[in-house]
Amino acid sequence: MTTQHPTSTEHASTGAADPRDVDARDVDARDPGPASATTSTASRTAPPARTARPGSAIRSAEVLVTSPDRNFVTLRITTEDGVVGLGDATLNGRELSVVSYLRDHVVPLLVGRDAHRIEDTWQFLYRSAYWRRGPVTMAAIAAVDVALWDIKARYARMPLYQLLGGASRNGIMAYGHASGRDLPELFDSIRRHQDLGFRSIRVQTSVPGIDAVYGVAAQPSSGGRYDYEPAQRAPLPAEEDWDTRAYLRHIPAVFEAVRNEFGPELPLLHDGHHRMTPIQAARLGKDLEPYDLFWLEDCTPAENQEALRLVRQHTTTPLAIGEVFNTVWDYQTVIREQLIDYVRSAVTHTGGISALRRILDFAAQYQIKSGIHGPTDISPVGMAAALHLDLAIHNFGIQEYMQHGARTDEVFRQSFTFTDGFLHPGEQNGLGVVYDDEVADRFEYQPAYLPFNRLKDGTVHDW
Ligand code: GCO
Ligand code: MG
Repeated sequence: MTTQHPTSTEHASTGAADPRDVDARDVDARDPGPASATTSTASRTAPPARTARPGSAIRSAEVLVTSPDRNFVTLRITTEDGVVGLGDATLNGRELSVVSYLRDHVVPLLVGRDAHRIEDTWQFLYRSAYWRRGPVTMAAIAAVDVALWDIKARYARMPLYQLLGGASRNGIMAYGHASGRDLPELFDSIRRHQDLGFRSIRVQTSVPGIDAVYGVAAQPSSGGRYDYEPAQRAPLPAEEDWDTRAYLRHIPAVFEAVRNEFGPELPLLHDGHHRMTPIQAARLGKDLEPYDLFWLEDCTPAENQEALRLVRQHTTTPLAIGEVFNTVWDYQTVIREQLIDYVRSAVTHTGGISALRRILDFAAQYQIKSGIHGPTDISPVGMAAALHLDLAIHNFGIQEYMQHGARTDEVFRQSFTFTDGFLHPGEQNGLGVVYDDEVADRFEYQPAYLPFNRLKDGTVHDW
């Protein structure tokens, strides 16, 4: 498998014309100059934050919405020096709520602030709102945080991972998403992912008796995406059906067949997508033990942290949880009591690099590793942020990697590489992502929803 994205050199040569792509080349960021308070914050009632240099004051913050293959929300912050940073604010199926949070409530607070003060800005946005946590707030804060890290790394003229402590490894092991309606389709999908270079594979299948099951992608013959794309562009959410008993009967046999076909070494993952009760999850974990899973993800609805105690008592199958979490508080019990093995949060939904790093440092004290969320609804900006963090932290576990579509890659010009199953964020300054306005403007926002589930009797169930 060779590199699928432009190398740093190619990227640099295509990005130079747009003034918004200017990095710190023209700015002597090594000499902060005299401390100055003469930014537009001067007229505020509270004393203005000291600015390291007037040029690093935030000149503008723009909220950009585009829908190349799906909807993405991006925050672009520009300093007086013309240094640009990007942050991902995409919240699948609820995108415009974060747009409003940013545009109506956060952007007016950013203009004039010193872009270098990342921690201060994070604490200010988190605490000054009074209303705390939640996916909308934390996605908005994440976008600001990541954009400011991007800016700081561009000033420093370094790839972001260098500012986070430098590389702790050479590459980032990624897992891909194989799925099939039956075993032949599933085996074919696993082989295709192996051909793409993946060395770790998530396995999802249809279940007899259930019409539409989470995680089963369109097959290549249908012309649809080969990776699973959960949100559907439609005015209303699609209804799917669910039967936990049928699922529990079926899945162990699927993993037995996969192990028989592909041998004992291939790391295999599975996502339960919050659908089981604790005792059902405990049973599935136990039934899957012979097939040595890398992890069983989101076996129960994640907001009940205590549920994992029961699951843990019954099984040694490793557990991953947290893609719908948004702060360290959601992890308090599961980390402190060592009820999980992998933290699944996305940088995008957990308050950014600053906040996710704090969670992962907390997790490290308990031998819990990272498994950062990386579905297609995390934009290439959010993915780049994840990759820089993955490379730098010590307790890295694995990175989810669902490849974006070609149009998305045109909007977001990226410098990461995927080679022989390993990702690398590249060596561009900052995050290494450039947003192409011209391409983005071709794709207007389209309403899209995640599906929802009903049981056979019509009861709404966790999706
Ligand atoms: C995963 C996730 C996704 C989510 C999606 C919702 O493990 O990648 O479960 O597939 O369903 O991110 O927006
Ligand atoms: Mg998941």
